[in-house]
Amino acid sequence: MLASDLTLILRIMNKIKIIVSILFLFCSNLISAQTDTLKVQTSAECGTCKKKLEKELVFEKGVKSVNLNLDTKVVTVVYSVEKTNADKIRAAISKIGYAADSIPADKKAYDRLPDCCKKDGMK
Ligand SMILES: [Cu+2]
Repeated sequence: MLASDLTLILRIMNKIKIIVSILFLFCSNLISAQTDTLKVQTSAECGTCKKKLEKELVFEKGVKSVNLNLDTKVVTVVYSVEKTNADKIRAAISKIGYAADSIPADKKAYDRLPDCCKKDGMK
């Protein structure tokens, strides 16, 4: 009698363990998947700028996707809120050689850009 009660309790506990670990996995996935979208006005000029900016910014920590609209020169960045933030992304854009909102382009990076891309990055 006692032994079968014990087995029953152990079985229930095992089920609880499984449910708790599934819940834990589910929640931690939700947290790590938290993203935000940032739009930054840049000084990009041409298709070379678009390629360069998109290619380099996507390797920045926490950046999930990058898309530059050449008509508006606005870059749309999807990023993990846990790993980075808007200021870090603007700083990264500056280091690639382009102005990002109120932040001017990094001088050294700007000087290395192809001539066609040097227009108003240092404003
Ligand atoms: Cu360019």
